[in-house]
Amino acid sequence: MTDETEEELDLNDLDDTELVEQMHDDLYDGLRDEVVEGTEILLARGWTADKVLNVALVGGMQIVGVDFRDGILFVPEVLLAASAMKGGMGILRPLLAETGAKPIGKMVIGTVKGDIHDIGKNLVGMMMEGAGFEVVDIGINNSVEEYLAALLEHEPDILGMSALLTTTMPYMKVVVDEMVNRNIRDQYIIMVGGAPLNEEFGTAVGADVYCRDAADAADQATRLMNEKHAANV
Ligand code: B1M
Repeated sequence: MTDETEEELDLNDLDDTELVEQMHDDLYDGLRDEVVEGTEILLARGWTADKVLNVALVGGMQIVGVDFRDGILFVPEVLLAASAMKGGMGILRPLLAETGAKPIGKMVIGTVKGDIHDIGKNLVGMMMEGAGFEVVDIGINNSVEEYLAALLEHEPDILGMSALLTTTMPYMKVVVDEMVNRNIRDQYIIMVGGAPLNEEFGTAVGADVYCRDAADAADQATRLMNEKHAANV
């Protein structure tokens, strides 16, 4: 495409399907402003925040993931794509988090040591806020000491751990084992998630629940908190 053609493209002129395709291209090319604009247009056309997130943003990032795996895209390009995705997520965040209700529970969430992937974790945080939880995000690359310090400081109901690498996901067990050693394991609901995990792994590391995506995390957390409240009555 020539520069001239690019200048002429007005995202408002595209129908929904074309716009989503264009947003996937823009995400792939790391064009943050365009992804933000596309997000705003879809919302103005009546799309729910959930639908924009899953179809336009997560769908685009899946394409990036395939080409990253296949050696077509490299870290700098994927970082730009991630930044574009975060631009769109910034618009959706307040919409996903909209809830006037008193928090139904509190969660500390962080990505495990050695792992700097945070898009999925951020999404989980947003959906949890949307489901009425207070969320304390302790960021990426968390050691067991950092998790434990956050638990002490914030006294949450739930500890959430995220990992995107097969090399970092075993660290979840290090954290759970240390909680067992300190006799504090049963004070918390432990939730784990991330693309390479599955239910069997969640059980093996001693978590209460494995969540396949952010919506599942919000559902499971709500269910577990309701059970906890019912048990305390
Ligand atoms: Co990374 N990377 N990366 N990367 N990267 C993956 C994960 C990879 C699968 C790519 C590939 O090869 N196809 C591969 C891992 C292979 C493996 O371990 N089996 C990989 C690799 C190898 C690497 C490096 C080692 C590359 C290198 O340097 N050679 C390196 C590692 C750096 C490190 O962490 N130490 C690296 C670096 C990076 C970037 C920095 C460039 C960038 C991260 C930017 C950022 O996060 N700020 C990046 C990205 C963007 C990806 C891909 C393309 C996209 C990840 C993502 O954001 N997905 C990814 C490929 C892929 O997953 N398709 C890849 C979108 C997000 C919405 O989904 O994170 O799965 P996801 O989260 C979901 C669920 O998993 C779940 O809910 C979320 C929302 O629905 N979930 C939870 C996640 N956490 C949860 C916690 C919960 C509950 C649910 O409860 C607590």
